[in-house]
Amino acid sequence: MTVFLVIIVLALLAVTGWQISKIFQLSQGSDADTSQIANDKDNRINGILMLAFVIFLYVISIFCFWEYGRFYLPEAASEHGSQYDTLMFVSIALIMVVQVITQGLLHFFAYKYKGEKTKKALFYADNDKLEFIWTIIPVIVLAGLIIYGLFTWSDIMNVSEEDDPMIVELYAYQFDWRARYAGEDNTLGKANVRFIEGVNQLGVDESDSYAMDDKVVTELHLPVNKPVLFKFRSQDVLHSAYFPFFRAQMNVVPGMITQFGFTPTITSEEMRESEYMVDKMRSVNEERKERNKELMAQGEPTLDPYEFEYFLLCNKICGQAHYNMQMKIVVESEEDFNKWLEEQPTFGSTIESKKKDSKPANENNESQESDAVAVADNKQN
Ligand SMILES: [Cu+2]
Repeated sequence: MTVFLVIIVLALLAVTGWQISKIFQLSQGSDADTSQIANDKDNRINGILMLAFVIFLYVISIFCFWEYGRFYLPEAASEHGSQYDTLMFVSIALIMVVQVITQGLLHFFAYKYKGEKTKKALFYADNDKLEFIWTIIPVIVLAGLIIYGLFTWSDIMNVSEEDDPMIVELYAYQFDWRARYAGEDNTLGKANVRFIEGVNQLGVDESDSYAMDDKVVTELHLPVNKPVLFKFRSQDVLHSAYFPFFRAQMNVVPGMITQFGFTPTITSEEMRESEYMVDKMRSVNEERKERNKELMAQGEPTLDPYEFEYFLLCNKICGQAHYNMQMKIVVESEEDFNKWLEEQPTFGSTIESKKKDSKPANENNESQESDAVAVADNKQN
């Protein structure tokens, strides 16, 4: 209520001030310039403001490049990444050059040809030659950019079967990721949301023979310099698989399978040792050290030192814990990768051990059953 009253009082004060200024204006007499048409002084002020605005724009742009340039991503860690970065650089450089020249001229002319009582505007109807030139140049440049972009796009998006890519499924759900390796046969078993039950979190079809050697994991490991083809599935809503260091992103859509393939070229270890990452880790750790001093003073647990790892993020706002939806990616040598993969249990063995665990419970109806599968079975009985 008090706030409401304060607002009313302030509004009334503003109205009073405005009325007083009007009375003051009227009392000035007839020699003051009350005309609504701009005079030379108005035009000069506006001309200078136009010039000042474009200078401000340039200064702030240069400052931002200087100050925030360090937030650029490091060198791309995938084979197609450099193509992608070049396309981005060419487009932005072209836009920047045109923008700097045209905006500069626009504001400079607004200042130079500002209205003056003694000046008279030249009547100039049209000029076919000029119009032709300023139409044809953007047409050629834009067409070139678009064709260049289309070629890059199809280069990146078309995964050739001849490369024999490793098939990996990425499964998104609110709010985490799972990866499924296709196993020895490099073929993923069929899956459907109806089969989701107990340990079968991804709804893999148990009756499909291709599914038995699949491996479901919580951390994505990739062998360096080997093409990978990702198949994306979503359990619930729209997600987006975003790999910033590999310059890759693909929507993950419920009810359909989308795909994206790339070849990682820099291992996690090599990236960690790069100049860019050493610098970044140092500056993050310095900040964490400062923060830890505060945390320690407050008696709260301190932060661990930061060590770089590749990660997969969700890039669609998919719910309240969306920000937390990420998965660690490890790029390593082929031997290390094979060793790691061998240690992971197959889908077949997971299901088998689960069945063994729940068998005694099924036979003995008196025992408590927490498993959803077993509960469903009992209801049917
Ligand atoms: Cu998501």
